[in-house]
Amino acid sequence: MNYGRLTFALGLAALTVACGKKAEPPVAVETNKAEPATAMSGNMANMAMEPSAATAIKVKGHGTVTAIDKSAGTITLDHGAIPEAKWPAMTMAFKAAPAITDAVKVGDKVDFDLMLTGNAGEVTAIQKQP
Ligand SMILES: [Cu+2]
Repeated sequence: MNYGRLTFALGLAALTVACGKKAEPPVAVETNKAEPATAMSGNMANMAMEPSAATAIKVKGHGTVTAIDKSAGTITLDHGAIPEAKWPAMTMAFKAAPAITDAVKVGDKVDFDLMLTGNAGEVTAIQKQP
């Protein structure tokens, strides 16, 4: 009969421990301005995403293929200015599906369609200039 009371006592102790843990509030109360790291990543996010970032826009570009990485799924283009993106002429890599990277080769002069989200772009169509 003592055995029953012991079990009860242990059960009560376990409950008490559990309750004690539950009662403690979460320690971390975050303040946004306190952490430099947070502020920095915020700035970087702003750089990558300007106001129009959330919306994908389709633009056309012209340039020369300077590199193709089929395993990474990218194509690097030395492209002319793209006013819609406020870009001067530059060389940069874009995401590209196999149909795109297979269609051209390094050195080709091309016209291309670009789906632009912020500063990230994907070439959605490409055509070697005649
Ligand atoms: Cu560019």
